[in-house]
Amino acid sequence: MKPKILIIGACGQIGSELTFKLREMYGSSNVIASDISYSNLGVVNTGIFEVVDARSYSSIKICVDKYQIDTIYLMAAMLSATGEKYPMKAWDLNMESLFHVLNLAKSNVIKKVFWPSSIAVFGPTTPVESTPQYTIMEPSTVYGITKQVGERWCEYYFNKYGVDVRSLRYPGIISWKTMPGGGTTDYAVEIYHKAVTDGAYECFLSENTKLPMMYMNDAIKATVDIMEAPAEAIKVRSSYNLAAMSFTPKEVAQTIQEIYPDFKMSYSPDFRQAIADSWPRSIDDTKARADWGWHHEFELQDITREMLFQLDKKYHSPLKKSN
Ligand code: AKB
Repeated sequence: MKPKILIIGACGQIGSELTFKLREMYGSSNVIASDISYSNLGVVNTGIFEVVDARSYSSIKICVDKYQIDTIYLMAAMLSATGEKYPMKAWDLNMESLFHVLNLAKSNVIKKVFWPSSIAVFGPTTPVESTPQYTIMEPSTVYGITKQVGERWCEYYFNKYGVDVRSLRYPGIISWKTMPGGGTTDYAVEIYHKAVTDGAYECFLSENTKLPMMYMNDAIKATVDIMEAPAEAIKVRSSYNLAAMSFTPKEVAQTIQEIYPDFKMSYSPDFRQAIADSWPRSIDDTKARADWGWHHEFELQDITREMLFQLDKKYHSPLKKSN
């Protein structure tokens, strides 16, 4: 039987592409997209869409009842950089929404939950290279704290109440369809837009800041795969380390210059540098690979080629020019 899915935060960077993929897999009538506002018309106009406030239990519950939802993907969150500007708002949104969804599963209103965690669960005392699944975790951002606490609660709800909750520690995600919002890894998307529109980019991280990254197609595949895996295969009920590649701003710039030789890169690190410096440089995801067969497909060169191709079409298509 096909799941009946609610995606909360469907207008965001990952939520939007996940919505398209799940509609393709399970049919549009089985996938309800929702967000706090109609901020992504691509999502809103191509299937069922509801306004849902992730901070409100009743807002979520009304939608769950209306469509007989059995599976929730909770993609709404305040990310690392915005979270540092609004710590209490980040705490409220990230934690309240998780409790609402876990409690719906605890009381058997829904059966299955996906909740994204992040490399932000790690902190300055974590080993920086090949960061293991189980290690020291002392996050120094509000976002990281919410994700770490959230992981503990997910595992607790699984152990104590049998809630089928599954989670991944996403690295920075690169995509061309929807912009990311308020993260520290956002430079790795902005750089491609600026390369196409301006031929130059001033990066808010320093040139040798290495961070774990992944192409959107791989992130969506991982999300779908962990949710499709048999329950016995999911041995980690906090959240799985997930990796594809790691690179620095200088390395992305070099791959862009192979295609756009005149592309100019400059650096002006801001408050996000300290956040990036507190995160791992690379991740060991052996456990995800062993437990449910995770593997990535896209490397940096593939991503650069695809991003520049798609964004060039988006910004420079004849239709765009005539508008
Ligand atoms: C962020 O930069 O805050 C996010 C993340 C790594 O979770 N992209």
